Amino acid sequence: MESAVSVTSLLPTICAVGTGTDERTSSLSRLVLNYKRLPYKTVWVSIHEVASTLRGLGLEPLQGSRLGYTLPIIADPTPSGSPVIVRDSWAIAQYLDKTYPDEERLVFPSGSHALQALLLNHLSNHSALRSLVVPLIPAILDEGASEYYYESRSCLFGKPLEQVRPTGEKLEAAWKDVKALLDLLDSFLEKNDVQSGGVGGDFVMGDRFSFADTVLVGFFILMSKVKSDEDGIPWERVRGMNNGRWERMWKKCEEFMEIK
Ligand SMILES: N[C@@H](CCC(=O)N[C@@H](CS)C(=O)NCC(=O)O)C(=O)O
Repeated sequence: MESAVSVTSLLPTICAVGTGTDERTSSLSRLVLNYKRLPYKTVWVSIHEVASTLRGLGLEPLQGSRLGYTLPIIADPTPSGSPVIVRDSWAIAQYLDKTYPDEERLVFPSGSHALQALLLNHLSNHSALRSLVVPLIPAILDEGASEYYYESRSCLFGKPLEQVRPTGEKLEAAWKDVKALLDLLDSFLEKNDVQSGGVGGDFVMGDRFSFADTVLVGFFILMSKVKSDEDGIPWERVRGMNNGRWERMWKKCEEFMEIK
């Protein structure tokens, strides 16, 4: 896996920097860049080298972020030389909307910022979801990355990662929590149906792709990559929930998943 990032090598396209296989958040920016049909290339950085790589680019820790240095970032070349570096997937999406304002391809259509923030918040802080997925991630990372991920996430959870993922009855209770989260979301998204007075369509905003879809699909992509000995691949369980709504959403977003 690549770990060196040289800003000059990023020109003349936008560069999105993503972490290796733990690429949930990098998927968010990739989906946005592809949807907007912007030229870019990805530079891969192993998760244990994120902080040192970003420090090497002269960046300070990100205010308000528990980890301080995170990916994705983008480096957008400018005619004057130094690229504009943008960090955090929400900020990246907003920057791309502002800088490349193709009305047809805004990921924050007018007036939708607050509602999209609500959805992001709703999903990001869900403890059952995290406890089901995060402990499975070290197994899909390279050795150095895996060790770093295990240590840093055990520290964030305040206990060894193998104690974070529930088993037996507690496992089913955690899945019940996740199902309740998705059921609630499904009941909101049903309002998009034509028979409920909506515009129809399988995106969060109905017939229009937005940043909110990247938040959900980013989770699904990560869920599809990990596997538990006890209950298999999490995405396999989720894809069948809510009459296949999440699988339909994935399929609609598939054309924006290409890794460049
Ligand atoms: N809110 C951030 C979160 C990004 C994030 O947590 N990225 C993780 C990878 S999924 C990361 O870069 N971690 C670096 C580390 O663990 O040191 C975003 O969406 O950009």
